[in-house]
Amino acid sequence: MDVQAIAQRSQQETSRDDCWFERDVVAGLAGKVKSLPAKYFYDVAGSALFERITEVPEYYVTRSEIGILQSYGLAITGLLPAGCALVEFGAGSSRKSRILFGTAANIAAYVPVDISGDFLRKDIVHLQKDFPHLGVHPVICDFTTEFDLPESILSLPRVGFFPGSTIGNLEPSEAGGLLQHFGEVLGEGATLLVGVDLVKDERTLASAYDDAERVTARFNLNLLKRINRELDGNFVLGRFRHLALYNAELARVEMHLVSECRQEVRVAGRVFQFDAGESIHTENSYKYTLETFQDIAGENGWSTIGAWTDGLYSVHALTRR
Ligand code: AVI
Repeated sequence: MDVQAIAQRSQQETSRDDCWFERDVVAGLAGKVKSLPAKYFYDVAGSALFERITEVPEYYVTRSEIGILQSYGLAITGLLPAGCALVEFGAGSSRKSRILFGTAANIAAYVPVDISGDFLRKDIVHLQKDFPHLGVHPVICDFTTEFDLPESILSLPRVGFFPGSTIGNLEPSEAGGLLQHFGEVLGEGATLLVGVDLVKDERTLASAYDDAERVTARFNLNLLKRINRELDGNFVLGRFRHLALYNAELARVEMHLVSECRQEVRVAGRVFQFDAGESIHTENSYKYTLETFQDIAGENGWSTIGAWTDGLYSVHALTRR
């Protein structure tokens, strides 16, 4: 697929997403317990804020994962079949795949799968310059839906890559379903590398999602800005505060936007009432132990062949049974 085709596809995706955004926001605010889907954090401003989150001292997740990929890169890539194709689900900037390409010469092709054609377009040019031996075959789609891998890599052994602990933003049952879906996309004999954040003490977890610079607070509140802009909303941002808490029973960090007062908000022509202290639940970030994650993988068709951790975070290598 050429660069122009990527641009056209991403425009089509954008207008389809707009309809879903309105439907999901209205349904989420009309519910008895108000909630908004976390996937809508990532407009241009939200994606930039997320990049900044990955650099704040409290948010160890990205640094830990990069550290593990660098420290154990040889052991990890040593498990991959020669001449394999690396299929990255939700590729974004391909920053972490690059660590694998730099460590091992056994990756022959790269298939970044991302809904944002813009990201892919920018990245491909640089990747091909930095790794001239690598065949790059982007796929623009929502990786959670059914899609076909490019024909050109079908003869190669396949390795899926799902870094960033994005799996933690799903309910555990959905995470299991996604692992099954990856197995179907990749096919028999595939390998899968997954980054998974670990259960740890409450203080470390709560502060990772409520940094002193308040970047995460702005990331959370940006969702209301987006609703104001795209759905003709009238949220007053100063009347909501960011709240992050660790729910130990469910092993998840929750993010909320809490109404500071009794108020009414209009969105897409509808009016929503808020009590003082009432929250909009905006995100769950589930944390696993090595065992609880491996159990979910095992129940969904994958056997563990390796796991690496720095005590905070983990990277798992799985093989499809
Ligand atoms: C993208 N995802 C794995 C992040 C997380 O840690 O759950 C999103 C995030 N939310 C607040 N900070 C980071």
